[in-house]
Amino acid sequence: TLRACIFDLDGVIVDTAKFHYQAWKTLAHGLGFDFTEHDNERLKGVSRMRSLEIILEIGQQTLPEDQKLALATRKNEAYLEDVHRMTEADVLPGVRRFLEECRAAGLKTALGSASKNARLILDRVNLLPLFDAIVDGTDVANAKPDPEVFLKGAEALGVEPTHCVVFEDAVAGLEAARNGGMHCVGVGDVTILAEADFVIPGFEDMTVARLQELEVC
Ligand code: B16
Ligand code: MG
Repeated sequence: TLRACIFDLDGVIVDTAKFHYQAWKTLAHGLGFDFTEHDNERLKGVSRMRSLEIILEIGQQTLPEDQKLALATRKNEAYLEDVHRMTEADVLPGVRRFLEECRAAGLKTALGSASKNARLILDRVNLLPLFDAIVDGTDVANAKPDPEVFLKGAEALGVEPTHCVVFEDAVAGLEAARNGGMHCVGVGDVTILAEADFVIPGFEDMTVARLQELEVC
């Protein structure tokens, strides 16, 4: 039986990837190279510092640790300017309704995100009250595909992993769910997320009844 839904943030609840992309692109241009939307795919679900390392690899640059920290901080400040402009309208279609439906059906809800800004973002879009637990980049030591973020979410909810389903837009996130012994639903492109139990394009047509019909748990 299904008892809990655990959601990734970026790419599932909100599309903050476009803000990350703009901020990283500006940083890359400042260092004298370009960073494309195609390159940006590699940053999905990846931590801030690891993202910076990938970008420096693309630009074939090596920098000392203190400069890397300064760059990551500056990128985050630029990114947060966009986050502060977010409103309820930035929640992806169907997500708020689906979260409300989960809770009405007695399912627990948790967030499992690599972002250190997760609470701030949920507050901006007014979704904090719809989550029973939040586990984010400030709570975990190991990045997805390590299952830590989702296992901590399940633990905070008091639900066994086998009774949890994870919603993820990144392959590493689906692997994290699997590694934690959880079911997983891919949100996005079926050709990329083929290893999920099933894939939905978004939450517009998603219902708790459909989730139970599919008998993922
Ligand atoms: P921050 P998710 C991830 O969020 C993003 O997909 C990834 O692009 C970003 O680098 C990471 O959060 C860290 O974000 O700089 O805010 O700590 O998909 O795990 O919700
Ligand atoms: Mg994501």
